[in-house]
Amino acid sequence: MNEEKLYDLVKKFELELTISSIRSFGTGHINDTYLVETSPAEAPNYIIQRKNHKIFKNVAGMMENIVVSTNHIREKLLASGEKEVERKVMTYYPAKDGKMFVNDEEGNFWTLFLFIKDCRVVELIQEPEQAYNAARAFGHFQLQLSDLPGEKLIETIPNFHNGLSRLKDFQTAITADLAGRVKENQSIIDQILQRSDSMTSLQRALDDKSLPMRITHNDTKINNILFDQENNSLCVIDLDTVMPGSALYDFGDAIRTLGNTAPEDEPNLEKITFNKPIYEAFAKGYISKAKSFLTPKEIENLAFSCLYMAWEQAMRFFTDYLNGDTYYKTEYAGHNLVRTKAQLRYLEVLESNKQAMDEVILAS
Ligand code: ADP
Ligand code: GN1
Ligand code: MG
Repeated sequence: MNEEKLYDLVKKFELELTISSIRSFGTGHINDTYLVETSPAEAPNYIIQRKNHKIFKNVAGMMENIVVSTNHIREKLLASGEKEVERKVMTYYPAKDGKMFVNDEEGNFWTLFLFIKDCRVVELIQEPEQAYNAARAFGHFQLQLSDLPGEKLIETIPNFHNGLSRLKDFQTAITADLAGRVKENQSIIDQILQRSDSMTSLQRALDDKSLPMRITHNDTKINNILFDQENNSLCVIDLDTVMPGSALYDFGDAIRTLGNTAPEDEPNLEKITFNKPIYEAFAKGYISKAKSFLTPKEIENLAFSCLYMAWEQAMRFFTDYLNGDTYYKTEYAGHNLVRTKAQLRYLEVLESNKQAMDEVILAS
């Protein structure tokens, strides 16, 4: 992306700033993120981000969700006497025309928000303390939004973690076989399909309302939390998918990355093992924040939700592979296949630890 073009886009936002540089930043699979450095050195920096409008089909609605939820959290922080509010909740800026995004000539959508300085992102967790703090941050985030009426938010990506609808997309991809990859991958297809009955139980419980819908984050990868230098969690970021969802999806999705000793795209399956101390710390931290609102049925399903999210993600990566790699950014040919195999192995690892995982929840 041309730096001059990025300068022009930043200038369309309602902000007084002197740009010194703009450079590519971050490792997300969906959006394009650029750090905007300003002068003088002590002035705040910003992030300009191209939202992927092929995936987020209603960017205006998505930004409305972000504004409603960050305002709600900001009011709570202010009411509690928090002094560093802008380090604890994301601050998005409007464009000069009042909209929460700017369009470029190609019809892309760009948003601008405050870069929270002196913080760091963890890609692979090392310390149980980080997991405990991350869990408290995600639990606190859900708690802060628990009194926000669901009707105030749209479903940014409809059926985002709906196992039944994800399964349907997967079956459509198998039938269409757009990239001619079905035949050589039958065993992967079987591994996913043989679990479909048990894995869709959460969605059936949400549909019959025996599990509640809440306002949730829906993308609780560990790199969507900012930590300070002492491992304290500062702020939950990447709010594109904040919308009605299940608390279980947030718990399970976090363990998808946190509980795995290897990255989500680890090609060497032997390296994929379950990090029990991290899981224990996460469960303890999450329950300490969320016990005030979780129902007994949610608590009962916390460990299972981790299996579900690994299954769902394996199916999503593999659906994209069958469709010819059009959804996730990939770094090499076959990346989505490697990701799928790694998620399936992680699912097996979780399956063999399920009883121990349930016991941890009971003890937390
Ligand atoms: P993606 O949806 O592509 O994952 P994110 O919104 O998570 O994009 O941003 C990508 C990266 O940019 C993050 O992992 C983090 O390193 C950094 N980042 C995002 N928001 C902030 C912020 N408010 N302050 C500091 N760094 C941030
Ligand atoms: C995407 O944008 P990023 O990289 O945080 C995806 C998540 C997946 C994740 C897998 C909107 O997240 O749902 O779990 O990749 N986001 C969207 O790593 O689809
Ligand atoms: Mg992210």
